[in-house]
Amino acid sequence: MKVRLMFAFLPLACAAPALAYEEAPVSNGGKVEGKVTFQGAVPTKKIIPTKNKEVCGGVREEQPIIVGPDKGVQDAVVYLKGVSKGKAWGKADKLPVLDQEHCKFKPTVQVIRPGKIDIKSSDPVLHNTHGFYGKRTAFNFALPNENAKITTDLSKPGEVRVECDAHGWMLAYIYVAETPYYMLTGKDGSFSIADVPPGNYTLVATQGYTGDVEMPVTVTAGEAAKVAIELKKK
Ligand SMILES: [Cu+2]
Repeated sequence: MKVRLMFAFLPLACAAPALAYEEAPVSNGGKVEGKVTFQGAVPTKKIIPTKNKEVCGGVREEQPIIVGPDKGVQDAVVYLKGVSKGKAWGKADKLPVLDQEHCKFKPTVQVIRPGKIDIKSSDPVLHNTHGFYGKRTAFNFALPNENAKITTDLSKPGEVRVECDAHGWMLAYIYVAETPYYMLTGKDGSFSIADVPPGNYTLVATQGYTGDVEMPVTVTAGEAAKVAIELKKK
């Protein structure tokens, strides 16, 4: 049995040499807090629904990054990379959900722990909901009916880009976290990650339009490490 298990896990280990995360009480933790900004021009994308207009709505404009008046980025994902041991994940009351309403994903960005998520449609039209880790399909579901729902498993950490094969403008991101040390930025771009064991880490900020920015951060017991991260167009 041991040998079979070893062979079964070998390809995974080669593809992603991530360590398993171990939960342990953190009594002397510190914080990492700061703000994510984007200084560049915010583009506008014109959405022109070509079918199901009675549900999907008319022509409109959307922005692929939400930037406030002081350049703070809302809904950027911030996380500490490769933490091997630390605070508990916490209780999960219910499964996370990616819904589709008026041919728009809801929410457009979310972070989940590795595991199950419900992919749902609230629309009475066919959505063909297609999730990708990079180029590889993570799931691909036809959801033809209002309130259709399929539970899927996203157990590999990383970015899952979600499209709809029926409505080309639909786009969402599900970030599967490695550890509980993550946060989505608030409206002003701010974030605060608590109970971090003292040590040196790599902090990553990411967003669908800009891609990743990494920076080193040192966490000291009982203190807050302040960081400012600027996202750039990829
Ligand atoms: Cu769709």
